[in-house]
Amino acid sequence: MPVALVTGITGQDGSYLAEHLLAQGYRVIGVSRRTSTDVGSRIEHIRADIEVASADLLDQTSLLTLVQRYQPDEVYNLAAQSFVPTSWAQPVLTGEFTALGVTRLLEAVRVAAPEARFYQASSSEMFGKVQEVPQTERTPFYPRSPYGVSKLYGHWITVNYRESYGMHACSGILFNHESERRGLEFVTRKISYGVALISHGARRELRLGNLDAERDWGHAADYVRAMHMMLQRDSPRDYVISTGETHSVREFAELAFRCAGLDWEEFVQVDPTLKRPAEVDQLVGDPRLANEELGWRPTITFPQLVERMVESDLAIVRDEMARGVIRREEPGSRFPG
Ligand code: NAP
Ligand code: G4F
Repeated sequence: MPVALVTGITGQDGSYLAEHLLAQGYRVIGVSRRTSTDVGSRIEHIRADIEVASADLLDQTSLLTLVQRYQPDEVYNLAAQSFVPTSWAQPVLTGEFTALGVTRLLEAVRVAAPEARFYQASSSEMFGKVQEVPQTERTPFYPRSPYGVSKLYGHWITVNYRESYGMHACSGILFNHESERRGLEFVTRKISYGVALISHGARRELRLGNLDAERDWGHAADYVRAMHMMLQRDSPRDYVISTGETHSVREFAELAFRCAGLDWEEFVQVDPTLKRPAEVDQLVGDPRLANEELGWRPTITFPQLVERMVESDLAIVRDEMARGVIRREEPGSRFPG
């Protein structure tokens, strides 16, 4: 039974990747840092099928001990401070987790399991102020946030460990991917959950920032398949993973409200305080290399993604209201983003 070590197991991608690897017959070791409250809701349904080990990207010894103990065949580094606005509020911490954390894990693998295959979760945020459209594996990078800069460090250190030590290490340059399990602070989930609250009469408006930003949005379940495919190649290589389509935040909102039978213009308010110090205006990836060499293709379309997220949140909010977790017109907001 091959052994896969997955950091960031409690996150959106960690939960989908664990499901996928279990279905492929892997022993899955999920890595989680110590927290005072339970962060395991996304993996509750597979908790009996995986093992969860404790380690922190900030702590070198914990990572080395982990790799020594489990001797993984494949290591997926999904852990990161992944929310762009937080990277301006906490730039040094973001660099520690998202940039240097990659070196710590690579060092642990180099020393304790050098034959293991290593996947780094790189990001389309590295393209930032884009230098060409669409973005490919050869497009120059121009990150626009401390998060983007940190991811670029993680990307290049992975390339360097591959070239310096001959490790089977590669990066997936993944464009935005969302799901019913997306964090509430990211714009797609903020919208789908907001639509559900409004539809159930629990809120009257949804405050958003830049409606003109455009993203290449896919579904996380499709994207974790690409991570696994990349590690099955004999020679490691980096790939762009995207749908090849781009849509604005406005389009996402319009469609999401329509799914609930509502007109978005009656409820969406633009809040200038939610705009970013530097914006990534438009992202659209060219997934041809992954199509050709990995045989990877997304299966869930943009309208299907939006519909799935809204349907899921309508059910969640209905349940939360039935349990009295949220009430109609309750003051305050659950949206930090
Ligand atoms: P996510 O939901 O925010 O999950 C992040 C995970 O990292 C969580 O499990 C979190 O654990 C863990 N983590 C954070 N700091 C840690 C630390 N110091 N030590 C150990 N674990 C730590 O992110 P996601 O959407 O699943 O994304 C997965 C990865 O892909 C991230 O690296 C992200 O930057 C990258 N990425 C995402 C996208 C996207 O559109 N989703 C696109 C490109 C790249 P806690 O539960 O304890 O907080
Ligand atoms: O959903 P977002 O916060 O995602 P963003 O910044 O694109 O980053 C995500 O995708 C990256 C891949 O490209 C990942 F690496 C990263 O970890 C994360 O998963 O924002 C998307 C767009 C931005 O342009 C933002 O300005 O939506 C715009 N937006 C407009 N109003 C908003 C809001 N974003 C948030 N979070 N909240 C708003 O109210």
